[in-house]
Amino acid sequence: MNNDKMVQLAVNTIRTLSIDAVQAAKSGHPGTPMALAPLVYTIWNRAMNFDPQHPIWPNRDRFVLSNGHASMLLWSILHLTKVQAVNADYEELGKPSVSLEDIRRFRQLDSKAPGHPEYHWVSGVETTTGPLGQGVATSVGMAIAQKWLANRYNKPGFDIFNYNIYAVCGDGCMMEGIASEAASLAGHLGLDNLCWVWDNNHITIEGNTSITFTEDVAARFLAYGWNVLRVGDANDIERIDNALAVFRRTQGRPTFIVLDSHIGYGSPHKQDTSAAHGEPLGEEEVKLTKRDYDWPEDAQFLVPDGVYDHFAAGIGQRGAQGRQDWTKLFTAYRAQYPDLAKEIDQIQRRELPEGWDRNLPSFPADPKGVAGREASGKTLNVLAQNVPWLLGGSADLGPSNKTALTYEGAGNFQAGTPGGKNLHYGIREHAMGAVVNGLSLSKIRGYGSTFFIFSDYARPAIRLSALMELPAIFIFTHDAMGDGEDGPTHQPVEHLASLRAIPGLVTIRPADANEVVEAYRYVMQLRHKPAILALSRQPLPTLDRTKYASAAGVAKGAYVLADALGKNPEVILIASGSEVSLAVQAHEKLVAEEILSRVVSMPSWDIFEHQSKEYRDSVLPPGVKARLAIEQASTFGWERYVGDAGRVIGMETFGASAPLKELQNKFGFEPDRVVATVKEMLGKK
Ligand SMILES: Cc1ncc(C[n+]2csc(CCOP(=O)(O)OP(=O)(O)O)c2C)c(N)n1
Ligand SMILES: [Mg+2]
Repeated sequence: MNNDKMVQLAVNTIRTLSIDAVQAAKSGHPGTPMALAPLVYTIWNRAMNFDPQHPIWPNRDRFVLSNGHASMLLWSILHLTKVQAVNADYEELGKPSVSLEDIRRFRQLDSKAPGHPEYHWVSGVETTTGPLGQGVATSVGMAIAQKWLANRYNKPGFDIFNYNIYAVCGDGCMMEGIASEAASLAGHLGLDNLCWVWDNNHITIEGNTSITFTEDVAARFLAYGWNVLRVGDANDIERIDNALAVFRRTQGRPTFIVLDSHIGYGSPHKQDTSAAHGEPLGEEEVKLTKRDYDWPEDAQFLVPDGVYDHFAAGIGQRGAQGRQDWTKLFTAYRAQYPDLAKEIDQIQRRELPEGWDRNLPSFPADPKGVAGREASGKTLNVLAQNVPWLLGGSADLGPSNKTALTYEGAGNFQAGTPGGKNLHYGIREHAMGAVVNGLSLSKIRGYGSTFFIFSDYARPAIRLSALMELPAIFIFTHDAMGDGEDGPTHQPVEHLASLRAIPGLVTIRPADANEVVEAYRYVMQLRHKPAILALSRQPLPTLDRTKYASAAGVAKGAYVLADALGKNPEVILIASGSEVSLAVQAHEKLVAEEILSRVVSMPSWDIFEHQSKEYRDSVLPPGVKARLAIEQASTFGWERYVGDAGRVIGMETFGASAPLKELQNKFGFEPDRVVATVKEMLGKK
């Protein structure tokens, strides 16, 4: 068979596997895989430097399918190129990542061909996609990571990191705001290692894009500072190949390729219609389409002879060679730069370097205290010096969030200074969330920061970081009503409850400066969970830890901070963040009146829930029913700790614009109110 025929056969194999899988599942998206099979074929078999035998090779090119609904493209290509499975401990399992059986069981329980690409579930998936726009935005983080890694670790004659990032996206991704934010940032940073291909098929679910989306997308990307190319025929592999080659030669700008395509290509009745988007073609149409492809009409899940070999001779051979050369290079590099090589090893395994927690600050007791954000800034500046690959920044609120790394040599990450550790996301919180994920997927310890209220703007990405089990770090300051005068638009209410509800996300709201340090100590050791720090704007008293329990209790999520005279408590005050010192003040008053109170500092529900029942019962003894939670946030969810007989002093409404003291009075965050509530509960006076 001549090569052109073989290429066509390989492309049609991707198409028909996709068609058959969607048909068998009775759900899914056949049309886009049919249209983009030549693109994915070309990227993988001709362009990508990727070794299917070692899908976590650090210098591999990355492929992101941002239009995640077209997941069958990915399952087909991972299968046909025989990408191998790797587990969470980075061990190669000696079996394919996606088997033909998985594809037959597309979208079924436990299949390695789920509805959308899922990182951590299927090897070879570089990021979870499905929420449109997230994939391309995440790819910007990957591109930043590559630049940073190359700057730190490449040496003359040692191009250890020179990989590229390819992302494929649809009209949906182009319409989503997050993609625009990310594209703007990528253009500003001149990320020439990044290539997006836009599937310009003029179709979304409700029909032709003429009803919603008529702007000049190419002009937009030109304005962002991207190099814009166009391939007018999605079936023209040579021209796609050419455009990808232009991308690799382009310096100083990311590349945007407009690819004109026909959704449902080859289907006589569904091509170019939204009917090809989200439902199976139907048995009759499948046959007609296969006839169009010159394919045996009744064959299903057919991989014709020679197709696996064709991919093995393409990406298989190129990838193996690339990796072999790299491994040799890295061996020589290790001999010459053992310390840097060791860092690369540690990064890949998400390990911390020796001495990562040396010189962490410790704060003396101080009734005036330190703001959470202040303590955070001090801690972060120490950690960033101890952990070279800890980097990040803020969405234009650095001076408020105190996230700036101010030590000598920290530097700013810009196009001309890719070694800088201070990222400036600009006022782009949506993209920031995804960029942090992209850094984390590249094994860099990334963080992002803004006011807690605007965590909403990053929430979809935060959710994905939890779903992907990434140790991303989000530093949110102004965690409650501390910025009083700014008013209710700036005062979080439901945010703690809503973030606590995300499975696997560690949310921590520290009570004082030493709890902030302990929170960081805990967060830094996470390898497979994202964390959120909710920090105060205003100074919080630094508790006297000779009098009260050690802040190391943060690592248990909640701990007994103060008890009454070593006796069993009759009432438990549970608080987080700024309300802990309020609880302590109330506690002192109660004890003076011989009421046996206990204060539990509870910076993290999530961490506490992971402690033994024994421990949890020791902190919150089941027999003590008089419990009062105090938190400047929605009361939603506190029932779980205070029980039917308990009470919550929290927020039932939005806040208001006024000085903090007045707000504390208006909303009842004062010691006397706490004392009165306790007495009421205990039926005293
Ligand atoms: C954030 C988000 N909103 C909505 C959806 C639901 N959705 C899935 S695909 C799709 C249409 C996408 O159109 P396009 O990107 O052009 O894909 P095509 O049909 O051309 O493959 C929509 C609205 C989604 N997955 N993510
Ligand atoms: Mg479309």
